[in-house]
Amino acid sequence: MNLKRTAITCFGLLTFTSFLMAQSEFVPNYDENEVPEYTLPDPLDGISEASAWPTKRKEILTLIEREMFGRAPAFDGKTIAAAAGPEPFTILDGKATVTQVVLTIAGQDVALLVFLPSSATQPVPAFLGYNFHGNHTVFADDRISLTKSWVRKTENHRASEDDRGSSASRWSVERIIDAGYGLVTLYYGEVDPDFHDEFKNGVHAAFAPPKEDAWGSIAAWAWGLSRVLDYLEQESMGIDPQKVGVFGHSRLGKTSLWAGATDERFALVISNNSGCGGAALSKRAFGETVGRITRVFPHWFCARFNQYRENEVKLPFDQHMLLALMAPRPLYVASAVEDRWADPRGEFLSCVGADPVYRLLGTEGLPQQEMPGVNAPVMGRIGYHLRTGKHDVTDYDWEQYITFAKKHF
Ligand code: GTR
Repeated sequence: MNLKRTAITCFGLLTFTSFLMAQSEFVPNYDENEVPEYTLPDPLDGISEASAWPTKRKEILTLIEREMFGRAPAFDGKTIAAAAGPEPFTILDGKATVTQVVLTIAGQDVALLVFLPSSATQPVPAFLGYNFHGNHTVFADDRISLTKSWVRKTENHRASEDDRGSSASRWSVERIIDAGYGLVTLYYGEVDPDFHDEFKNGVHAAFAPPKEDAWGSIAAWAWGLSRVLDYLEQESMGIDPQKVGVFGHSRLGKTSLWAGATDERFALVISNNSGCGGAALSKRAFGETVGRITRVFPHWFCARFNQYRENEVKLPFDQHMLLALMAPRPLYVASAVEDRWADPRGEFLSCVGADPVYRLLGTEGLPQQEMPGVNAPVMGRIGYHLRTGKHDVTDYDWEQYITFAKKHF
């Protein structure tokens, strides 16, 4: 057999094996006794002066970018043009004003839905985060525009009137407004549709991706959040761009963490139940694993991340180092008891692992090293809670995020 044919056969076998593994049922480990022994790399790796952190930080950022999320292209700052959306209107008996504006980000029309306290006399701090199913699902009001993009849940993948307000329980709009904060949300599928198409659709289409470390969808979504912040810096829209907390749930929590890591303009970062590829330590292989996530969602990461499937021991970093990239900015990580798939303990231990960096930079970091009890939030410069219930965003979560944000801005 010649060399070329051998290579083709090996490639075929490998592809077939990973196809089989993707098909075979994945059995998650939920037993602490079965967690493999692991050693976490030291994010400070011998440095003991705060002044050495920026260089170390850059090293870690580049490593995680290359091995996991992929590199986003350089941006010249010229691809955004805004078109006015429908007329602003008020909700909640006039307490909040809702504005919609459409941005063009690398050729994609992306609609921002902005809620502001009507009584504000100066720019307010705000939360910025993607929604999963379209802006019209965040709050039930037929003046909110329906997305024209591909959506995940419906049969024909088109948004429908019936979905209005269907995710409202995940957005405590009134609580946020009453606290004096703004809320900016947008539909993640308008930046990059969430299915694998070899990086041809969404903002990916506007750029020629580099091969091995091409930016996956999480990197594209994070990049989109930075473009929104660019816009808020230009136009303000009643928001103080210096006080924008980036928020996300689940895959969008992985996204808010990567946005916070790649863009230090985000003043506060929140990860809600982000799990594997987000706040949870990969080396624990508890619940969802690198192997499972990269087989089911190959487009979320760059191809190099696949080499750590069933091989977390080889990872030269872990997610505590991703969290450390937020330092010294306030960072909040939230877990839920029934969300074992996302490994609540692994999410907490990640905060513990990031804590030395926060302390080196002169902040309080995480107030305790033992995992707190259920519904007993801890809030230092790093905040954490484990709430009762399942994988979701609840009013309880928002109550903590607002308390935490108030503590810091
Ligand atoms: C799951 C995935 C998780 C999480 C979740 C979500 O299927 O395994 O990593 O991201 O989706 O985003 O809802």
